[in-house]
Amino acid sequence: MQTDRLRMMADKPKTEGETNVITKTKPKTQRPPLYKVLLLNDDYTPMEFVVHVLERFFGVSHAHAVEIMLTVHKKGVAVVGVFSYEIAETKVAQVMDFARRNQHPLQCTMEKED
Ligand code: TYC
Repeated sequence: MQTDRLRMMADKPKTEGETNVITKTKPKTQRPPLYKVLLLNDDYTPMEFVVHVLERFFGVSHAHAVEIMLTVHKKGVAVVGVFSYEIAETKVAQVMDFARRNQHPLQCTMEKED
């Protein structure tokens, strides 16, 4: 595409005093928006439960799960992953459903990335 246009300009016979100006158009690749999945702190959900959630639904190691859980515990919130809308929505639903079934008030939400 780009090369075709360049070739056409290069092939154009130059008459005296004429310059060929090559204009570049940036190819705009459309990427789907990404969503951060956030885990929120609360005073009641056991730490081990949160660690289990992180291992089970976000596929992180035990050590990383403990790290993320402690960040949420200390700071109030942490990003646990960045996904497409559909995947993020599924993760949030899985976590919320699992927390509810185990009668823990754990909250998980999603937020569009800037
Ligand atoms: N703050 C909770 C406690 O002290 C632990 C906790 C961590 C809860 C992370 C939720 O997302 C959370 N038992």
